[in-house]
Amino acid sequence: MDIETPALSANERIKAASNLLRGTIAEGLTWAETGGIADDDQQVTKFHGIYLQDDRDLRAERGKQKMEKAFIFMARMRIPSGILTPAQWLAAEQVARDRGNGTLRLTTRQTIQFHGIIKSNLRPAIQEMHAAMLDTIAACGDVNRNVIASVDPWRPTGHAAVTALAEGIADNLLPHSRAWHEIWLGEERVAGGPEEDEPIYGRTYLPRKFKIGIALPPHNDVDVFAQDLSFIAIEENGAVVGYNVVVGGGMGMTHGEPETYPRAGDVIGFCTPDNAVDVAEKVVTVQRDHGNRSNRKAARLKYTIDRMGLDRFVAELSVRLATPLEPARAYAFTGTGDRLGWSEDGRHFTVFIENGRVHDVGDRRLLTGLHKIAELNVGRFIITPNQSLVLADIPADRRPVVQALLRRHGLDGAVSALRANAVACVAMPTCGLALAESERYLPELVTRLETVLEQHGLREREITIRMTGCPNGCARPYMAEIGLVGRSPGLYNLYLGGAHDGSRLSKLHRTDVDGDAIVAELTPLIAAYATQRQADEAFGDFVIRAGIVRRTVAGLDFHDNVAPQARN
Ligand code: SRM
Ligand code: SF4
Repeated sequence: MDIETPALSANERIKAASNLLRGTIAEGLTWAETGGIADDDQQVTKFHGIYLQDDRDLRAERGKQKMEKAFIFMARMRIPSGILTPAQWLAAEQVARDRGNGTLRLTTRQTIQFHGIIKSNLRPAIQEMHAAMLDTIAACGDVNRNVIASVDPWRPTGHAAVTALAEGIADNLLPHSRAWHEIWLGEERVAGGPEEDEPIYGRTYLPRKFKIGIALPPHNDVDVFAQDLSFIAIEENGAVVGYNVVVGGGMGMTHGEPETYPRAGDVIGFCTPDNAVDVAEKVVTVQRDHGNRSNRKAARLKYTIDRMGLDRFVAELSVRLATPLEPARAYAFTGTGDRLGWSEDGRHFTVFIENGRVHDVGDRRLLTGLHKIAELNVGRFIITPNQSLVLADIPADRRPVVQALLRRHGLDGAVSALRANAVACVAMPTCGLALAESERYLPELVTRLETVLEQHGLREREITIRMTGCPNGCARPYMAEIGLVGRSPGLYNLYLGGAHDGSRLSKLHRTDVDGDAIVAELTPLIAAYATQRQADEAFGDFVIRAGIVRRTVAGLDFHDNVAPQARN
């Protein structure tokens, strides 16, 4: 083998051999002797929005009994901008009840995941989604993922612009392969038709996943600096006149491997609305041609840019663009969170959904309450990138009944500002990569921190806190003012100092801390913040100004897992 050319990664072989994403999935679905599917097909189904998982709560016991893992599938839908009709919400809920574990999981990319689907239920689940004009195509895999956009229906012109762009980009970057339709819906292949092709991706798709977000300032709910590619809407006289283009954001890293790191994206210019879909396509093609196909840990666009250098990357992009980028325009963000409750104009209600899990627990009967509201068949259900839900465009004459249903099902209760700004990834028991709890643990930790904040009169102070069960960063913890990243059961790395508006990465502050140590560490910082902060100073800015996060962590260099652009 030529030593100059590193071998392609196993996934490249799998993609090339998959016959445009078919693999042997259809055959695997017929295997009665296992709840799983073939190893290679587990990679291919991701392009269809489907992951093979197992219930990790049962793993040890089943292992002892020499039983196969408790295989279950997770299916993730593709919902650009997170917008559903009430009928689609009801259909999704029915799929969850009949085919999954009875819960819906709203994600940080504005879509819904179904957990706990056994193999025999997969096809029916997908067909039921399809009957409601929903699908799971390209929700995972080495392709453009669900395109996310700011959820600001109270600014209808701007919101319509960013959601239309999300739709346009999502359509343009959708794989052309009919594999999904054939495998899940039973569509026949047309004999003698033109040969199938992937005009944008090519037959081996992208080197790695690719993520796009579109923000409507001052709202940075989509975390533009955490996406491979983002568009920041620029408004003039109430109309969106174009977008600043941001490239090279990304969260994932691996503990102990400093060559992997979270990276905040760079603003590289401005494009008009007419050119934005072309910009997205051409950024994707640069990544297609220059991304690392040997080492998946170095394959995201952020690494391509750091390897090429931003100037060379922009030069390469410029050659491909139909219209050159213009200089970036001024913009300002204020925060990443959702504003809960009724909007000022009384037309929209944001329902707080803790960590995106829609279920009936105690007095908060989310599943039933949202079912009843969807049955009214008014407005739109819009999933937010913070895993909550906006009931948008409620007609004036239905607001009293919506309010009554919210109240009856415990969906309009107040939550503290910290809880409202808390995001946790799924982690245990379904995520195969989780090293620690997240969704099942963050609520408890927030309760403890609420007590501390209340003692210092800070219950209403907005502070972002995000937790993940491993360093992959699915809740974008490195963008939070307080970030907690799982290391092992019960232990987390504590990151501090992200900007409240999502414009700056946080820094590693403490390693391997448990819940008690996290509370003990944060308590004096919160006390100091209460008395020493400057007017309107956010917690993330305060800990930087006060020099709190510049301590050295024992055994780890301060710069570990830090993007080159952030090394100072
Ligand atoms: Fe994620 C893998 C859940 C948003 C970075 N993510 C996974 C998997 C599929 C685990 C796996 O590969 O086996 C998780 C499934 C858990 C489960 O049981 O449901 C998972 N990711 C999620 C969700 C559901 C978190 C949530 O609680 O909302 C989010 C679904 C998004 C969606 O609807 O499409 C989710 N993941 C993110 C984000 C945030 C974002 O996209 O804005 C990130 C960080 C941004 C980024 O990509 O850099 C993220 N997920 C990852 C990574 C690390 C990628 C990397 O570059 O290193 C992995 C692992 C991988 O790809 O190898 C991963
Ligand atoms: Fe799983 Fe890690 Fe993502 Fe959490 S951050 S869902 S533990 S991959």
